Order: sequence, then C-alpha cells, then structure tokens
Amino acid sequence: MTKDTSTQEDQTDATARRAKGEFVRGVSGFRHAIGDPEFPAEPGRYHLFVALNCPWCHRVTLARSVLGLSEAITMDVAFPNRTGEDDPVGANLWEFAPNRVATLTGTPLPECTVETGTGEGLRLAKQVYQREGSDEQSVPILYDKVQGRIVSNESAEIIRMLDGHARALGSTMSDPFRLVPEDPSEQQDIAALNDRIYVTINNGAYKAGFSSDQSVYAAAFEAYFETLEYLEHLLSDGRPFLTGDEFTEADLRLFPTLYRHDPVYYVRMKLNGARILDYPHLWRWLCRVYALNGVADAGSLIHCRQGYFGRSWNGVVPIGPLKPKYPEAYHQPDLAG
Ligand SMILES: N[C@@H](CCC(=O)N[C@@H](CS)C(=O)NCC(=O)O)C(=O)O
Repeated sequence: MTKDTSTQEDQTDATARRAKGEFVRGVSGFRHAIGDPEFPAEPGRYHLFVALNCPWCHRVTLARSVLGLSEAITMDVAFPNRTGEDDPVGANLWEFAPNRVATLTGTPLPECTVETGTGEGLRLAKQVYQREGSDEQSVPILYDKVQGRIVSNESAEIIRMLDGHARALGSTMSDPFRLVPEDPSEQQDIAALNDRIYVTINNGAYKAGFSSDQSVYAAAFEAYFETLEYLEHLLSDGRPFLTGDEFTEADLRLFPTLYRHDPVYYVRMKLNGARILDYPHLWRWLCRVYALNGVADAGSLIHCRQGYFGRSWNGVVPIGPLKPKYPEAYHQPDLAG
C-alpha cells in the first residue's frame, strides 16, 4: 500500500511539533486489504465500525452507500461524544451506547447502535483493537467477521477496496460505477486533487482548529481558503464535478469537510474566513453531490454538531446557523446567488 501525503501526515519531528502546539495526526496501523489472500472479497463478510461525526468515517459511509454496499457490508455507529474522564477504561474512547442522550436534542440518537460486528457486544472501539493486542483506538475500522480480525483502519485505503471490489462484495447496483476510473490521466488528476485536499482541507481543518499555536493556525487558515479559491475557480468552467462530468473519489473525499464547514467548522475550527455559501460554484457543487443517490443518508449534521461541540468548551452545542438552516440549505443550489 502506498504511504503518500494524500493519505497521511508527514510524521517528521511529530513529537517536537506537537510540543510546539501543532496538531499532528497519527498513522493508521492496520493496512491489510480486501483482495489479499486472507481477505477475499465476499458479500456479507465485512463490517464497519464508525462514528458519523468523524470525517474519515464519512468517506467510508459515503463509499458504502453510493456503491450500493449498504446491505452487503454491516455497520455499527458509535455515540458522537467519546468517553469522559470518569470512564473506567479511559477518556476519549469511542463508545457503542445507543441509550446515551445527546445534549443537542435531549434524546438518544437513533443512528447509534450497540456493537454487533464481533458478536461479543463490546462497549468500546478500543476493545476491538485490544482483541488483537493493539493499543490503537480510532475509527473507521473495517472488520472481517469470518476471521474475527481487523482488515484496515485507514479510510483512504478502505474506500479504494470498496470501489475496487464492489461487485464481488455484493453491490446492489447492476453496474456499480467506479470512484477511480481506469483512465491514467484521470487517475493523475484525482491523485493531485486528493493530495492538495487532504493536506489543506481534510486534515488542514484540524490543523487550524486543534492547533494551539497562532502561527500554525494562521498558516493552516490561509492554505485552507487558498484551496477553496482554487476549487471555486476549477469549477467556474461549468464542470459538474472536480475532474469533469463524473463524480469521482476526489469529490467523495472533499465532501465531508465542506458539508461540515458552514454548520460546524466555521465556528469550531475557527475557519471563519468565509462560508461555502459565499462561493457560488462550490456551493452548487456541494448541493449537487448532496443530491446524489445515497449521499444524504450517509452522514448526519446532528452527530457532527453534537460530536464537535458536545465535547469542547462547556459542552453546550450552538443552535445556529439559522439563516439558512443546515442541511436543508443543501437542497437550495441557487441560495448562493
Ligand atoms: N487516517 C485515519 C484517521 C482516522 C482518525 O483519526 N479518526 C479519528 C476520529 S475523527 C479518531 O478516531 N481518533 C481517535 C484517536 O486516534 O485516538 C483514517 O483516515 O481513517
């Protein structure tokens, strides 16, 4: 598997950079693949552990949904807020707790599930890793129910597996389209977009929002809005999607961040330079992708807002934005004027 900057962050001097207040994302340790001899592509064999507020999980739930794999690949959903300091196992752990009440709604969240993948009814995603002697704890996790083993915990590679094996995995689509087309020049365009979008947008948002050093934040803020300007210009020739007429992996990887920008990141990640609504071509692209089959159901802004705000500051979740409201606004491409 390639280890490129479009998949993970450069780990050079990570400890020193973190000490200086830079948010540096760790590297996923489970890097097997469906298609390996021990992990054949078969319908009903694989399972996903996700949280719907996590943008990396959102890549995977999108691929599962738009490739017609929602029946063939089962899925458990963790509560959007991780465990607190009082948890007996530890803080900041993803928990399968469908009865936990969300402060935003005052009710449990219907999408949340118990853990069903291992058959052991585990409480924490961390315990899925501990079964294999690992101290990792992140989601998403792609799990093999036949062997009772983790295949991968790297979203960039999981979406490629689902795309590459959709038919053999039991897609309900008669002719599943490809997120990464065969054409080498299109693959190059997608790779270049993936790289810039991962570094400055997908992970850039965290670099801005989670860093405690003003200069690191400022550099991430600038790079983020520079790329939005670049994408706005790219779409200004009237192309419906980033590489042209077809929805590809590049669009799928950009969507989770822009979907979160106006209702969450604008405030939570201090990315208040502009709203996506202020970029007419990007806004129409966002609404166009949101209208595609399987996209709206693959995410939840309730989980995003509860997850990003319910753990930070004093746990009180902002009610806005109200003009317009989200995700309703994603049904109004002309709102951007
Ligand atoms: N490179 C991984 C990143 C996954 C990731 O960082 N997930 C976050 C949630 S948004 C997580 O679980 N972090 C917890 C941790 O690492 O402790 C991927 O893209 O799948």
